[in-house]
Amino acid sequence: MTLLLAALIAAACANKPADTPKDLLMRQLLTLAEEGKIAYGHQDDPPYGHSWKVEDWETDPLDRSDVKDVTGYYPLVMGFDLGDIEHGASENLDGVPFGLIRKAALQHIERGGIVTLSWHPDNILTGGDAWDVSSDQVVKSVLPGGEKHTEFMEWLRRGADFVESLGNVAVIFRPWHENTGSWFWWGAKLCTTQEFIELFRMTWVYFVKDRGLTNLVWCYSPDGWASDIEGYMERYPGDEFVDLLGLDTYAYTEYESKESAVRFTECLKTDLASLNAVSVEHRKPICLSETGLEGIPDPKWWTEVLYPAVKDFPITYLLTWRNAWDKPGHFYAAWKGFENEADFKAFAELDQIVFLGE
Ligand code: BMA
Repeated sequence: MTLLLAALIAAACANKPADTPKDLLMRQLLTLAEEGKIAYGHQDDPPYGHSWKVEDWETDPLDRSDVKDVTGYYPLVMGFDLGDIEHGASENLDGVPFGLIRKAALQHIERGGIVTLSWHPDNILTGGDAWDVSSDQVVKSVLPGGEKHTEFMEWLRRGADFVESLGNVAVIFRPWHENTGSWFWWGAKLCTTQEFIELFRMTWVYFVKDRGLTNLVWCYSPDGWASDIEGYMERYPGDEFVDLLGLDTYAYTEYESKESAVRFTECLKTDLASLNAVSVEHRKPICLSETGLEGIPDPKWWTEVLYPAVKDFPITYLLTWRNAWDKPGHFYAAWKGFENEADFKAFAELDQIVFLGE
C-alpha cells in the first residue's frame, strides 16, 4: 500500500503548472496515509460541545473545543453539515448558523486543518426530513424528467452557493452518505442502483461542470458493518466522480458487553479490509468517514476497541460524530470531566493518531 500511496503522491505532483487547493488537500491526505498516520476528526467541533454552545458566532473566536479541552489539540479534521441549506435557511438542521460554519471552516483550513461537509437534505417529495423513508419514489422524482427535478436543482444550487462562498479553498464533500443502508430517502431500498448512481453523478456534474466548483474532494461513503467488496461497489458512482473512498461504521448504541466490543472491532476490520482492497484497485485514498459509540459507555473504547480495529489500515482519517449541547447522552468524543477522558487522551497520544499541530 505504501508503494501505491507513493505513486499516487508522485502522480498528484507530476506535470502540474501550479498546485490547486484540491491538489494540496489530496496530497495532505495521501501523505498522512503514506506516513502511516491516522488523523482524528470530529463533527461540529467548534459550534458547541457537550454542555456549551457558541452564542454569538460573529464576535466569538470559535476557539473552544471539547476535543482540545481534553487533549490540548484541535482535531485535524472537522466536519460540518449542510442540512437545511436547501431551503435557504440561515441555520442548519442542528441550529448551527451557516455563517458560523463558513467562519469556522475557513479558520480551520487557514491553520492547516481539513474540513469535510456532509448534507442531510429534507425529503423533497413528502416534505419530511432526510430520514423520511415513507416513499421509494423520491430519488426518481429528483432526476431529469422527474416531477421534482427543477425544484431539486434549486436545492443543489443553494448547496453549491454555500460551497462557492468559501472561496478558493478545498474541502471534502460527502453527499448521499450511508446509501447502502435504508434510513435516508436515498438509501438502498428507496431507489434502484441506477437511480442512486444518477443522483450522485447529477450532483457532481452540477457542482463541478455547471458551477465550476473544482476544489471539492468527492468522498463516497456507504454504510459499513461487515461490508464486502461487491456490496461496497454496487452503488459506486464511478472513478471519475470519486476522489476519496469512505465508510461509515458505528458501534451499536445497544453496546453493552465485551462481546459487542469485540464484534464491533472485528466488523470494522472486515469493513476496512474490503475498503483497502477497493483502494488498491481504484487507486484512491480511504477514510473512516464516520464512526463512534454514542455516549461512550466503555472506559477503554478508544484504545481497546476503536484503535485495534483501525491501526493496520492506511486510513487517512477517522471522524467521530458530534457532541450535542442539548442532548446530554448524544456525544461521540470525550469532554472535560467525562469518565472516559483518560482513555481518549491516551488514544490522542498514540504516535499513529494525529491532531492539528501535533
Ligand atoms: C444525526 C444526529 C442528529 C443530527 C444529524 C445531523 O446522527 O446527530 O441529531 O441532526 O446527525 O447532524
